[in-house]
Amino acid sequence: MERTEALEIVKKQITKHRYEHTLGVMETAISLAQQYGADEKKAELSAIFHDYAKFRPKDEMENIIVREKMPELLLKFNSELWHAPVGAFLVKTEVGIQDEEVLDAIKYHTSGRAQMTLLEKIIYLADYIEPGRHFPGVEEVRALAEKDLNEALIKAVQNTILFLMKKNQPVYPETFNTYNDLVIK
Ligand code: DGI
Ligand code: FE
Ligand code: FE
Ligand code: FE
Repeated sequence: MERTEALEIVKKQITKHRYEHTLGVMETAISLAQQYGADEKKAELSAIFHDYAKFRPKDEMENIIVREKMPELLLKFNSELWHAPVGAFLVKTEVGIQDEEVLDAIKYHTSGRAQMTLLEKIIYLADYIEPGRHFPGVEEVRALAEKDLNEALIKAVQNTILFLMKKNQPVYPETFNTYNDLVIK
């Protein structure tokens, strides 16, 4: 699917602010793909659709998680986690994207997972460092991303975990798996 068609589709699903974020993720993902030797078209498509389900009603997402036999553990954690796996499902069923690498990059863009593919790492990181992001620590991760994809990713996951823990929020196990897998290797 071409960029213009994909952008038109996603634009109808999300707010103006989220669309601007999506464009930032797209540009960042393409540039990371060039830098680290990933497929640029797959990076572009994954980035465009990564937040496709961000504004779906919670009950719709919950129904999909149960019906499609996704991990029900998700339902015990922040609903912010749901749009990633539900998004991958809807991008497949509603938009017709079949590429499993692209679908997995969408599915794991919020939690990550152990043994992430290059494309998954790029989308996770692009989501974190796109130019519209302005939170403490983002500059450090941007600088790391210039030199070492894994080091940048470790810092991004670490920041996310610390941020959640400081607010006494639960941390989804897959997020810890992502961190441990990257640090142990
Ligand atoms: O959709 P975005 O805002 O662009 O970013 P995202 O999909 O990476 O993250 C969405 C939210 O999910 C973010 O506010 C933090 C939250 N989050 C990420 N990992 C975890 C988490 N929340 C919980 N409870 N546990 C996690 O492991
Ligand atoms: Fe997201
Ligand atoms: Fe993210
Ligand atoms: Fe995002």
